[in-house]
Amino acid sequence: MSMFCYQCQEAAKGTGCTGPKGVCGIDSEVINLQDLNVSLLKALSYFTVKAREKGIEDPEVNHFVHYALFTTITNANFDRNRIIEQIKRTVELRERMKAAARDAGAGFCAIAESDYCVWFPEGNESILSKAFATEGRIDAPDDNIRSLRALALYGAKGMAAYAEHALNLGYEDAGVNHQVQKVLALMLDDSLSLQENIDLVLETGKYGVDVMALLDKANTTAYGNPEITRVNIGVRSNPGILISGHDLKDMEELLKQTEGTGVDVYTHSEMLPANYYPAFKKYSHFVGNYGSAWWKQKEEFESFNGPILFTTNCLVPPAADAGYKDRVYTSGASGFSGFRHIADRVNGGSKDFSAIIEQAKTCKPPVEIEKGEIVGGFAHAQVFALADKVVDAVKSGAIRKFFVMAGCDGRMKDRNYYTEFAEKLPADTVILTAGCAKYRYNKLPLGDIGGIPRVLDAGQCNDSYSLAVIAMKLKEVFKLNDINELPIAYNIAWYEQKAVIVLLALLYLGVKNIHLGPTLPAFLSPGVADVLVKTFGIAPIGSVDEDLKIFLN
Ligand code: FSO
Ligand code: SF4
Repeated sequence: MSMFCYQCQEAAKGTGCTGPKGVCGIDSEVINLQDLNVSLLKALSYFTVKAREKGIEDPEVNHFVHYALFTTITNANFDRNRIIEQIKRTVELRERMKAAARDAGAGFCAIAESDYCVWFPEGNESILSKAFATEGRIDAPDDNIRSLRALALYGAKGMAAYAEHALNLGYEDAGVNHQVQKVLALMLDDSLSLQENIDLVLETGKYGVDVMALLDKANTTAYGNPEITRVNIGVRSNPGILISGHDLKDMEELLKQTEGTGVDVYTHSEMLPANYYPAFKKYSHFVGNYGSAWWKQKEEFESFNGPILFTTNCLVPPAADAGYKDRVYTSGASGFSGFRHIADRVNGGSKDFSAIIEQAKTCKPPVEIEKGEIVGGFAHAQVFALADKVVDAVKSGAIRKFFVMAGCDGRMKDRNYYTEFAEKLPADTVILTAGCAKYRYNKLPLGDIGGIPRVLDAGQCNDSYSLAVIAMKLKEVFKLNDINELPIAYNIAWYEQKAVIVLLALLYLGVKNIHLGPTLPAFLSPGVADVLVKTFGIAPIGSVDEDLKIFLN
């Protein structure tokens, strides 16, 4: 059962997964269904852009495109039936926008007659056979344009994910909505030159900054600015619920609904930064963080003993004999056949987590796997509050250099590089981090510099925005012309498509010489990799010792 996917860092053999399952565990049927939906979303976007040119805006379509694209991100959704339902909805909305654009007098080109603009499903069997005719390869006139389309598409997927979280809190940005659809629609346009495709990728980075700023505003307006926090990593004796992923609205509702029930709440992986928000700290049954990054979930979910809620990726398919299988729930864009899915909010109401809470009451408390604390909460407002201290430490030479080590963690052994790199960094350097990459070094005894911890965690991967804001502020304080004159080096770990939009956002902000690892994306053609190297100084990681020499000189 063939497939082709190269959208994440784990792409098989560094080139792409060809099935019957991807390295992430997704099977060819589900990934091909997702790719079919992406193809149809391009068609929907083509007509939506045409309608927009005639002044028509359809909020339902704008929101659906984000949700559906988010569903196709690595490790988000493995539920074939949910994707099939989305495919049917994409076709309905495509027809709605086609009619709206036509009725408004929009002119269509030959693209409007292409396959995915006119294809109709006739039952689930026809959807499956169409899906297997799709097979994920991005259509393009040549390898470089395919590579640029992949960069733009994966960046758009990351943008859509962040836009969806902001939307859950009532925030959206028309520019971001339009750019996601523009990227999708232009993937159908073979008349775009190589340079126009490069420009589209770089322009997408601007909207990457905007969407992260939007989500930052949504999160901090709703829950306050993250503040320095010592997060407990031990356990208590009540049964607990473990919440993973990135969605803070789900976090809020779960905390409210568990209050007074005798059930505790713990975060896992990318939900750790929820501990830093003032609005969540007031809940006495919010205990802290359990375990580490997403890829350790198989062992950590077993010992947790209670139910687990995935609000987004990264979900790892459980082994057939996993003891925790009947304790896992998904919400939002995440899904897995066999796990129970919490229904979306209706008309501004809340999600209903009562089934999870009732199950938790019947479970044993978590087994303690570690003790102690992790320190975090260094998003932009908290760092600005410490600005004088930080600036003085740089001026006096107490801090020689900052290392932005944001991004993702993953299961590949090569990622030990990041632990070793953190351990070998000289004592007068500070790591700025965000995203699940932090788990490679956030429990190491790296100490502090005059009270400033040597690992400053801003939060989730989208909080990489905070790191960019901090860099901009330092540039201003030190009266520099260029962000690259700051004593900041970028050694970033990527895994999935959210990291792609973070990378494009950093490039848009003018950051140069980013080292990217543990491997460069499989979807970079030699020609596109060359442009990134020559224009932005992007480089792959090498050995820890060699890289330290490069960074410190
Ligand atoms: Fe990690 Fe997974 Fe946040 Fe990603 S948990 S890898 S880039 O989904 O989103 O950092
Ligand atoms: Fe392979 Fe990554 Fe695609 Fe999964 S998401 S099939 S691991 S390239």
